[in-house]
Amino acid sequence: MTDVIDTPTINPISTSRHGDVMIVTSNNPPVNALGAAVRKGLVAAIEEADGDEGVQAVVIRCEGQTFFAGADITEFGKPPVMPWLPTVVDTIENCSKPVVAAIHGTALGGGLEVALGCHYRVAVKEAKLGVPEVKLGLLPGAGGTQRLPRVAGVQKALEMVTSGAMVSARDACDVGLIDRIVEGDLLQHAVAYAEEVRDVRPLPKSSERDEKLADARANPAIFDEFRKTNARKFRGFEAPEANIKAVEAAVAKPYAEGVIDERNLFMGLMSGVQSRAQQYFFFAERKAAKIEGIPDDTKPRAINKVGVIGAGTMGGGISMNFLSAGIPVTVFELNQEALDRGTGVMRRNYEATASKGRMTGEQVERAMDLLTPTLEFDALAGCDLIIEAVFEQMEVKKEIFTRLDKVMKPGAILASNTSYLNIDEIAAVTSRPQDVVGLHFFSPANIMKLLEVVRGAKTAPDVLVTAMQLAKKIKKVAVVAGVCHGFIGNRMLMPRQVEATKLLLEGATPEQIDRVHVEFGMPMGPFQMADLAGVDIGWHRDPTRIENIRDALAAEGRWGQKKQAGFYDYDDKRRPSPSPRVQEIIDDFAAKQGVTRRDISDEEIIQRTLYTMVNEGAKILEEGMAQRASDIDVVWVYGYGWPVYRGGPMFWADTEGLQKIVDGLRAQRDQMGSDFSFSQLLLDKAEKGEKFTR
Ligand code: T1G
Repeated sequence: MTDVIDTPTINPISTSRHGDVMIVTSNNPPVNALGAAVRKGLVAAIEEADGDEGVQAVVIRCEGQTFFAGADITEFGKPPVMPWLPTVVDTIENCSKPVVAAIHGTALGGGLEVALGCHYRVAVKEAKLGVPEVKLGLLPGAGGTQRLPRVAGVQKALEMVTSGAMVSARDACDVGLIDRIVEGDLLQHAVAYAEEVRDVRPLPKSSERDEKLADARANPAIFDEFRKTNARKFRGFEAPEANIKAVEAAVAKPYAEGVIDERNLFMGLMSGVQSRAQQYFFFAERKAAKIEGIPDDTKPRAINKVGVIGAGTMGGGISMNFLSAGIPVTVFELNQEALDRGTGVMRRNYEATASKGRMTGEQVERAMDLLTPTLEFDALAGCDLIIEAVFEQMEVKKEIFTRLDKVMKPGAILASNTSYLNIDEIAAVTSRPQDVVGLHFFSPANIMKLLEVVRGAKTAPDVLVTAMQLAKKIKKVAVVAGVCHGFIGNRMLMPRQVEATKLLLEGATPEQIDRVHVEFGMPMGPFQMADLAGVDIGWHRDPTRIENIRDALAAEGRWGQKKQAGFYDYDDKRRPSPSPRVQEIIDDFAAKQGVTRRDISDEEIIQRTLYTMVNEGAKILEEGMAQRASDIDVVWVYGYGWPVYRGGPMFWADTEGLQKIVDGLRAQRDQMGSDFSFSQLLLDKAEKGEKFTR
């Protein structure tokens, strides 16, 4: 066997000179992550600059799409390799010559911490800066929680470390996070800046600055005020609180002590389940974009014009996604009144966004100018992609796709926004099944990030590639689903709804079941969700036909929040309260069905609703209706608000332990009766001690 030759890692850090300025360049695609080789190279370069009298200043820059975008997340969980990032940042800060960071792209996490170790920071105006560690269940662990408040101020630091949101170069300059915004050749400007400051002494070290901590020192109450203001947003997450504590330490203690608190808080998070779940999810989201079994060189079709059939809630929301991305939309309706209503709703939605400062009036007009309302079906003919968003009835869909087949130009993609129906059956009425795909948006379609791309048996590879690429362009997270009733998300919702409704008859209340789900971390429980979406969704509209609790509620006009009555009663501020009438209806049904009511434990609710979802997810996997378990997790986090700090249903099942899930389902077997059957994949994995997600 030939000796395994340890291929030397190419040093991604190189140095060059411009006069007496040393230029340190990182070339570590795709995002200049601060992996071991980069860290080693940076320390070596700074030590070289320190010891070389011919060097009077240093510029640190990156090749490629961005300045350092953070620590190398793929290194997490592996044995640490020296030098670790805090050492690198301290080495830069303690350099005897001024070091200037030249920032483009996204200086994120450890990347911003490296920039904070530099004495000066210049950036192009398109650059963005942030500390997204909190999204990984972490905190900036290389001095960021101590330096950022000293440079940008405590309030800004709190907002950045707990939201993980990026700030623009302009915003960063306004708070003092960068020293100069430059136009044109970044390197040239950075070198010029270095030459300007080459003789400045003492060097401005972020860790030694104090002036911006004074207000918080005088008024430490700002931390608890910040906690209170954001309590709802941070509910269930560990990392935001740890970040706040680290910034509190920066205010209360000298840097050398505060940075020890930061390290301890960082290690506490890193060893916890939540950061493992959120790091898993970071890669899960990116993996979802990859379609198995399609040649990498498959080219997408050009989509320059989109047609939407239906200007209702879904059609309008769908249209807005494309308009906001600068893609013209022709929206078709059957009559002028529906068309005017639909376009009016779109405009009002944009204006509401603008009133919150998230859009300018000019952007609203630009988006609306791209919209062409029409009553002429044939006006859709020139579109490259059509999305049908009409009534959820197969006959209606078939009629539309039959017409589209006659009208649309060759190569146009014909998509249905159906939530449940069979894409293959719809495709079969056309002469071009290869051009048919499901694009299942989630309501409200202009807000929810999830898009299920439903792959028909005959859907062409380039149609799928086009859908995935378009999803990214309209800022959606796309997941490929197979053709089955409810695809991935709604299919898993069904056993949850079935068991939750049965639990009502058996003795649980809507508020108990919803409380268990909200305490678990869901934004709302099954019955709160039903009231929000509408109890009458999918109702047969015959008030004399009462076969279940929902029929009974719908028959009495208890259609949910929109009627101030559903599973709950609502006041005029839509605040819910338990409804005695609903309890009467439940009790009547239980009596009619001879169900003996009993106390239901919270644990049983978890087993009957969440464990059954996992079981359904396993069936989706074994039937090939999802490409991978992590895709199912992406669907539930982005489509239904599953708490990302639990990774998603399948990751969570692994942390619960699949044997525990199987045992829990077995314990409920009798209660669940014929509504339930085990996934063989779940049983096999539990038996073998395997996991779904790693
Ligand atoms: N480490 C390793 N790989 C990374 C990475 C990272 N930090 N960031 C991105 N990648 C990979 C990603 O997996 C994908 O790989 C490819 O790069 C393109 O990414 C101590 C502890 C920078 C805004 O959280 O936000 O610093 O799929 O598809 O849409 O305090 O990537 O091609 O094989 O997302 O152009 C903090 C995470 C780390 C930044 C670019 N930093 N990255 O977006 O491309 S923790 C982050 C992003 C830390 C220190 C702490 C985005 C991006 P592949 P992409 P993009």
